[in-house]
Amino acid sequence: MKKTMKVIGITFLVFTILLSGCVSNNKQGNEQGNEETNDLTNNTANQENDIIQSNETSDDSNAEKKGIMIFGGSRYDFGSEIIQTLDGGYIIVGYTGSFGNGDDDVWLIKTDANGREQWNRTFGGVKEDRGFSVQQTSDGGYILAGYTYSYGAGSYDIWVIKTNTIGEEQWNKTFGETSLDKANSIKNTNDGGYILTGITDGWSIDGYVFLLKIDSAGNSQWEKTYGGFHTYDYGVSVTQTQDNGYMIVGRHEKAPHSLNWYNWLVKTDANGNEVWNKSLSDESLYSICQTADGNYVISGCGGISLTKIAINGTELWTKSYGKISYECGKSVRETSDGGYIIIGNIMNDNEDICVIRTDASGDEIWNRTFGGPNYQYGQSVQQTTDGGYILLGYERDIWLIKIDKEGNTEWT
Ligand SMILES: [Ca+2]
Ligand SMILES: [Ca+2]
Ligand SMILES: [Ca+2]
Repeated sequence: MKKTMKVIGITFLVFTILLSGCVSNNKQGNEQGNEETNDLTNNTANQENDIIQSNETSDDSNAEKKGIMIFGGSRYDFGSEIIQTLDGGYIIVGYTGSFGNGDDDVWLIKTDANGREQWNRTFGGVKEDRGFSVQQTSDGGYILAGYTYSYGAGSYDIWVIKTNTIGEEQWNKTFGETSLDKANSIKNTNDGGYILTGITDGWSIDGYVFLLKIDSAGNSQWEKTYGGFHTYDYGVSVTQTQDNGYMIVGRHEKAPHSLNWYNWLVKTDANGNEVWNKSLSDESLYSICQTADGNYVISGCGGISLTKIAINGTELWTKSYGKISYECGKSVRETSDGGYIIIGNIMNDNEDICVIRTDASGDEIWNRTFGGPNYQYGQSVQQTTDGGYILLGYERDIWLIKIDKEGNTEWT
């Protein structure tokens, strides 16, 4: 039934892939984290699903969609983050409204190097459960983070799931209390554990950025919160720094979803103690990574922005590659030559996926857009071992695109 509905959905949509340009300028950011631990005892629904990849359908109207692998069912399905795996394939985390146990479920999809699904699993209960961040672990398995409304202490809780190499759950943990707690980002740490950021103790008028350190078994080692008193603050992205500390990109809002807000950087030591914090720009920042020179780049909105920050928080430069404030760079990564690759969305006739390759100074080398009718958004990007890039985006379904080092699509 789901399969049938999906095929209908695919044939109904006529896409054109545009290979044209975004203008230039940039920034980035992402991540998650949180608080206390409540062990779940096998309340995780772990299902395998039969999903459809649209380039396996034979519909003439899809001819121009060649090169894009599509995953999804009849409802909204969203891809949050992608990474290349040790076997040369890819792992995607996101959430699905089409499959699973009800409302959204966390969705984990493993593909081979050609983007062909090897397996997928859903995690969740009857309520809303979403995945935002994934890392491959040293044992070849995966660690996922997001939130669950199905389990935990009440309202949303931070949710961390550890799987083996084929996506079977080994353990999961919820962190939070009766208020709103959500993880946006998880990263491996040098000690074999994990670091998360997001929001904790969120109520109608306030919330705190959190940094949660867990060990390799998911036990909380420490947790710290920042901001939050009569403000609505949350962490978007975290990265471990070369000094074994952490850098968080977050938001500081006078009230939830208010227009009175700013981006907020928090640098901590290895134990989460704040070293400095700084407010930055008035356009949303999404993704941060530390660069080989010890500084940071952050991607964000404001016409797809890229900002380079010194290790002490000083802004070194900002570039913008788009034209409109709500064109956003959702993810940035450093490339092997010291440049950057950014993915986000750009306005043509409507929203399209946009990827921008820059040099080390943030000057654009090339850009590509992928889209057509309807709205497409770019979400996550990574340089691959062959020097090309893997792109993750979404429309109503998850889009997976492989491009070479010049930005040409590779899959047929
Ligand atoms: Ca669910
Ligand atoms: Ca909660
Ligand atoms: Ca769908």
